Amino acid sequence: MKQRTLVIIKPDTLQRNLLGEVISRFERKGLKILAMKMISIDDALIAEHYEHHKDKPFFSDLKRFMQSAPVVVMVLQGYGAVEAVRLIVGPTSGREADAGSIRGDLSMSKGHNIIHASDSKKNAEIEIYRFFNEDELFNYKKIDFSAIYDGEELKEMEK
Ligand code: 3AN
Repeated sequence: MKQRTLVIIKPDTLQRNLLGEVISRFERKGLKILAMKMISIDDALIAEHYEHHKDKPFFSDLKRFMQSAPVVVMVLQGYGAVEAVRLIVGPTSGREADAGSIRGDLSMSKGHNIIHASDSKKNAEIEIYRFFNEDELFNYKKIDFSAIYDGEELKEMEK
């Protein structure tokens, strides 16, 4: 089924000149970029996005890190995109992530772990509208989808 998901490419990626590398992995996988922009995350956005971590001992470090440089936020779309993107990203710690995943290949850290990706369809929709307005989500035909997906999948994505 057609899904959208939100990713935040974190300050470590920008500082380490890996932005293109990360974006390129999503492009090569076959995901459609619905939206993309570079922003500074303000206190209110941090508080909302990391609400579930606000009492954790690492919260102040996480906040400082996420505000240390701009981030790139993106909305990606594809069949089963939420789960597919989580797999490409890998688990939280770069040290424990499988080789081949973004974190497994590019990160040695749990905090400086390159990227955030929505963990469920419900959270993806909440997170997309946390960072984007409706008019920033581009609606266009991705012409390579007919090569990327089989007929059944294309039909499912029409729904
Ligand atoms: P994920 O990004 O893999 O979904 P979450 O949502 O549990 O992981 O954590 C959000 C962010 O908080 C992580 N990406 C990481 O930067 C930071 N974080 C989570 N757990 C730790 C930890 N134990 N130590 C330091 N930073 C952490």
